[in-house]
Amino acid sequence: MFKSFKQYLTELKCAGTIDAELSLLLEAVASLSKDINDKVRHGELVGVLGTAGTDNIQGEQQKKLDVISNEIFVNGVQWTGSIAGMASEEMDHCLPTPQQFQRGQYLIMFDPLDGSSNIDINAPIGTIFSITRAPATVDEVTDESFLNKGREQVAAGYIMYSPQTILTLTVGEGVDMFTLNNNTGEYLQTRSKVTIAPQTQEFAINMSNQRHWEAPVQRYVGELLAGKTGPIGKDFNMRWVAAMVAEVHRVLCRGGIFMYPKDNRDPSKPGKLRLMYEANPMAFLIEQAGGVATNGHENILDIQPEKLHQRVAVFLGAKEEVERVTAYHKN
Ligand code: AFP
Repeated sequence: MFKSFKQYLTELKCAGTIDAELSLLLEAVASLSKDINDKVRHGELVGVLGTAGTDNIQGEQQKKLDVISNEIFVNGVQWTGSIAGMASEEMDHCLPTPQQFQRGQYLIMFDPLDGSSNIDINAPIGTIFSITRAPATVDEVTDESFLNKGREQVAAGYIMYSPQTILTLTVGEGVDMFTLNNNTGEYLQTRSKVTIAPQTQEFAINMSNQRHWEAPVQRYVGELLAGKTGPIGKDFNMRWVAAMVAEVHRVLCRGGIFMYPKDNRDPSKPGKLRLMYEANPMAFLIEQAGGVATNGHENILDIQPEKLHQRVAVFLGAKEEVERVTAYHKN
């Protein structure tokens, strides 16, 4: 018999692990994800594929589903009375909770649809979210209110839209997974306290950028490719799904190291992935599962954010491998 997400949250609330506001907010995220899931699974049939004809603050072309998912997420949490505001990859600035709704003690940041380049080819995509406490002092939140270190997160997770729709969550007491029952519309717990082995033989990186990498990454990936005959002394397999949610889910389910390093294509960008609503929530999950997540120099969760949409290099997953490539950056 599988435990429902509602029962899971109620037990956390009764145990005092989460409060009523956070429980309601997490229930709202699970509920809105079903709307996004519905759009994703019907694609062309409901006219949500293709581009929206607009760009986001990152200067990236927005897909229709990016914009639709963002609207679903905003409308799905703004009324909860649990948040003082929200921030999204798809919105230039934060959105304080509209006046007509009760303000709450939390902030939520999200990438409503991660892996947009996969939408039109029916490949895995997902929604990523990160929750921190709002500053008690300010009347109305600003972008600066969100600039908390990843270590400050009270909850983080993702919903992955793939053969199954799976919600993965941590509230700081390990990582649990819930599979959506498409017949009943309920998320049911299917994995409990997921852990990542410290060793692996599987890595994920976009090899097409190799000529742009810094020396430590060139050295490390060269050793992975050298396999048994190289210094690491074992053969490796490679995966690249082009959706961080899918890469992290694979690492949580069967181990591995995922990397999106800084590269020299655009020196102003210290990487492609965004700190606040991609790297931080994923790093929280990875650490809670016994893995490691760094930017090559320090733990991602210890980075002091300076801008809402700032980017960061990411090396996450199996402890032994992430520590190895991080050590190469230090030497
Ligand atoms: P999009 O949302 O623009 O597709 O980017 C997805 C992503 O931010 C992350 O989810 C992937 O791991 C990474 O970019 C893929 O980047 P490449 O397209 O350069 O391989």
